[in-house]
Amino acid sequence: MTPEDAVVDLRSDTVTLPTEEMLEAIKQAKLGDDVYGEDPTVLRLEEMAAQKMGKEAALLVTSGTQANLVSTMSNTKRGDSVILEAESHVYWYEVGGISTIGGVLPWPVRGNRGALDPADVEAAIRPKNIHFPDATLVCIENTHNRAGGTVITPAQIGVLGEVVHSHGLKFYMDGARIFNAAVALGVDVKEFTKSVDNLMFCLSKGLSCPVGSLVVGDADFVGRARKYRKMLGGGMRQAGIIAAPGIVALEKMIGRLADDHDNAKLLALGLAKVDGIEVDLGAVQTNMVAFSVRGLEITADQFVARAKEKGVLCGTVDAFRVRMVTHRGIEKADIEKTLQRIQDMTRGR
Ligand code: TLP
Repeated sequence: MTPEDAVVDLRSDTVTLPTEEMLEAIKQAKLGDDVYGEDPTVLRLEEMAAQKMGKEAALLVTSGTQANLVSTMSNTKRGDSVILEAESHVYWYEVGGISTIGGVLPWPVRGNRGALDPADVEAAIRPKNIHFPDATLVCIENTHNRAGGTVITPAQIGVLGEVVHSHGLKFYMDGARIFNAAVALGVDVKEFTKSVDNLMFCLSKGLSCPVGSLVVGDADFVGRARKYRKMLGGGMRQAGIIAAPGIVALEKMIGRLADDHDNAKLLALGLAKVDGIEVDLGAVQTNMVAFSVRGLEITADQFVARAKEKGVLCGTVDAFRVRMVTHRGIEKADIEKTLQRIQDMTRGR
């Protein structure tokens, strides 16, 4: 296959491969048994993560899904209810783990471009009553995946946080792509974390690491999360081989997310010009483009299958919406190639 024919993989930023520097860091990593708390590389990454987020402590876990599960379990007790955004990853894509394993009732509230309205959250917090589960946690997602990578601003988080805390609930953020949000607004990531009690972020998405997410919060919360991680089989031994590329990511891979955002904008503007495709350009704020293919009179599944035949990999959001995600390894030339292929596809060439 010549570079001209090469497949452009826009399914997710999770497909990124580690950099040479990450592979070298893995080779050089000082290791120990992390269940005994003796892996120096893991300890260093956890300390860096806590510091970067302005919190007391952090815990390396295997995935974003595991991070959300141990965090929910550490913030609640069985039988509680958890208020979360109706399109959130926790609600849609985590196999119902918070219910089946965590034993909590998800209480979905619909947001606007992923952002929960504090008044809607307040209305959803039901009073203590013999008929109701105790509402003890509110979860937000930032950037918001199914809304198309939208940013929930520090101001929005702050106002919601006041409502949540005034009712005595805990406030958690699925910050899988929180550095995308910080880079998009050009502010320190602590602006996004200061109003939440705890959060998680992923190393294995735009930051290009092969594995890993971090749960961050106060020391008690992280202590509970460590125990739940063990219960779920996530206690890792020489996990420094995972932590080492994570350190490289935090030191070197954040700034470049801006390139992914530029490429997503270019892609969105090009797609918006294709007859039959509709893009909400205002929602293109980071490294994702979600668009409707209804005007092409095909389903999202059909679009994805036809795009694959043309050498463009993408995914579906719902029956008529498709998602493309930019990431390291996708250059401007790949965006141009993608747009040409989608044009050809929709014109039946
Ligand atoms: N999202 C994946 C898929 O599961 C949809 C993707 O390709 O975007 N929170 C958010 C906001 C996420 O987008 C994801 C992954 C997770 C949590 C879970 O992370 P992993 O895949 O590491 O379990």
